[in-house]
Amino acid sequence: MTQLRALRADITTLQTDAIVNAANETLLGGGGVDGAIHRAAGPELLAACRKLPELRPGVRCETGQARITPGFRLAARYVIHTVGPVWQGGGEAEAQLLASCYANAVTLAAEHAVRELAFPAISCGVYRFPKTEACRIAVETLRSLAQPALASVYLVAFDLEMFELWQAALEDSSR
Ligand code: AR6
Repeated sequence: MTQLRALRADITTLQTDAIVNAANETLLGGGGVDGAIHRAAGPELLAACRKLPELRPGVRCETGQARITPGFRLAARYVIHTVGPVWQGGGEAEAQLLASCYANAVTLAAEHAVRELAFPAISCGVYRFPKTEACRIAVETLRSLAQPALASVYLVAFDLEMFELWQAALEDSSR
């Protein structure tokens, strides 16, 4: 069974097989964790993202979907890019789309024999998803997926508030 753990860290420093990027649908970088991952991985990452096919002009990954690239200068072998929903009040299927991000990232990880995977708090920054609810959806989705080859999933927080929210969601789900 996959072990789920909260971790306070800069996700770009982790030595897991893969790290997840909270990207946007262009996959061409941005601010927040996306910017940090591109800076740490080097310009090869942007070049690899550019090579991913466009689904429509400017869109390489729909909200809720995921794509994989090498990690280049990162310690992680892969970056799994997923696009979280922008919070619009809850009536635009944001919860289902966020759950899809976690599920599709895990599916891609399993296809690439990833044993250790690290997620940032997708959509919890500039996309403004309510954080407590986002953590609950992430933990519930990850616990419901049976991927025996995936040994560990780290729920990564940059700041203390997010770390405590991840821990609370883990505690709630094991009650
Ligand atoms: N390590 C771990 N977590 C981090 C790091 C880091 N180095 N840096 C930030 N976080 P955000 P979103 C946390 O805004 O809401 C980008 O511009 C951060 O504290 O990065 O999904 C993309 O290109 C927060 O808890 O992602 C998109 O346009 C969490 O990561 C847009 O932002 C997510 O915050 C995506 O917005």
